[in-house]
Amino acid sequence: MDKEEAMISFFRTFLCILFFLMGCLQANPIMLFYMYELLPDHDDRYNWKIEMYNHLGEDLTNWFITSRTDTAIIRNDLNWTNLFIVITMDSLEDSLGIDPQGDIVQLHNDDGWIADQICFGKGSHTDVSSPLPGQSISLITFTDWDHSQVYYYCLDNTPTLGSGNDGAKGEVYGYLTDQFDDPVADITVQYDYNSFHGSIYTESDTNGYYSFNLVARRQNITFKKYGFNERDTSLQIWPDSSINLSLVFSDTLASIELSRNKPELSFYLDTNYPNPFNVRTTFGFFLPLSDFVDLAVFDVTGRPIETVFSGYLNSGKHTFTWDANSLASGIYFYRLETSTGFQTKKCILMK
Ligand SMILES: [Ca+2]
Repeated sequence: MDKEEAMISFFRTFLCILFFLMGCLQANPIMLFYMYELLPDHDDRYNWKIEMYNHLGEDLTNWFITSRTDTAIIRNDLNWTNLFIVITMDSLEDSLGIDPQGDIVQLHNDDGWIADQICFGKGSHTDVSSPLPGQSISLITFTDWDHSQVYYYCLDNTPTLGSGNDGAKGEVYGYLTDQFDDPVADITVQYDYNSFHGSIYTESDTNGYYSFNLVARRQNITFKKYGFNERDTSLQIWPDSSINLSLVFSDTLASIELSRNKPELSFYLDTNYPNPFNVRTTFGFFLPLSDFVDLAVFDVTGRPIETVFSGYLNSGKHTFTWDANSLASGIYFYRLETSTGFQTKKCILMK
């Protein structure tokens, strides 16, 4: 065994172990990713094209392909030396129909073991919908954050039969609002789930707007925010297109419901200015509504010293200056009383 063969042997063993582990995780058949791209035909189910990615340099003579309806053996006179090999029904010894609305296409080795499969469309419970006429189902791969390789079948508007797949993405965007039609910011939008890693997420902005681009496959999307009902959806992302997914959320916490009601405006007593003061200071306050008010000064024992103002005032901001010329240095309290309550603050006279 020369060095190159040893490398290939090692690589195969490594892949077998890797895919076995991936297969265990996914509880799916172990895929070796030979079938790299499938272009079904919507008018003629026998006029499909499959791009084989022969990365293991295997001779696939006597392997066979099955669809839901047919089984066909691969002819023994094909050339398997290229990396990408496009096969059609002419490459098989028997007829093989592929339903463009949905099918399960499996590649079996000469022992009958499933080496690869592409499931799509109706009844296949997989990642990808039935392609539109002219669209292919193509495998793409990328390196995940933990350096593992992740494989997806996705839809592609521009099939690349005979060369590598570039993948296709689509956009999802929308506005997230609550039951009052107000935008909801900071909703976490999770997407791009798969078995091997977590998901990617974005958040709605202050206009409730979010958007992301992702691989054109069936995607689960989850919207979450504490206090709001969680929303889950699953949809097919179509290549080179935009999907408007705008949703209405309802508050689920009564406290959020309550805090939405504007708090009642109340009167407000400012801190006097200047403070400490000698001999004059100004009291300011705000009235939300016209009201009868009393503004009075007390000493530290609570004894009334002077009424600064007593009477009816319009709503708004008011100021009154107090002259303490006749009083001794010390701490005094000033109190504003309205029909809805009172507030008291402290001031310091320093002569
Ligand atoms: Ca391709």
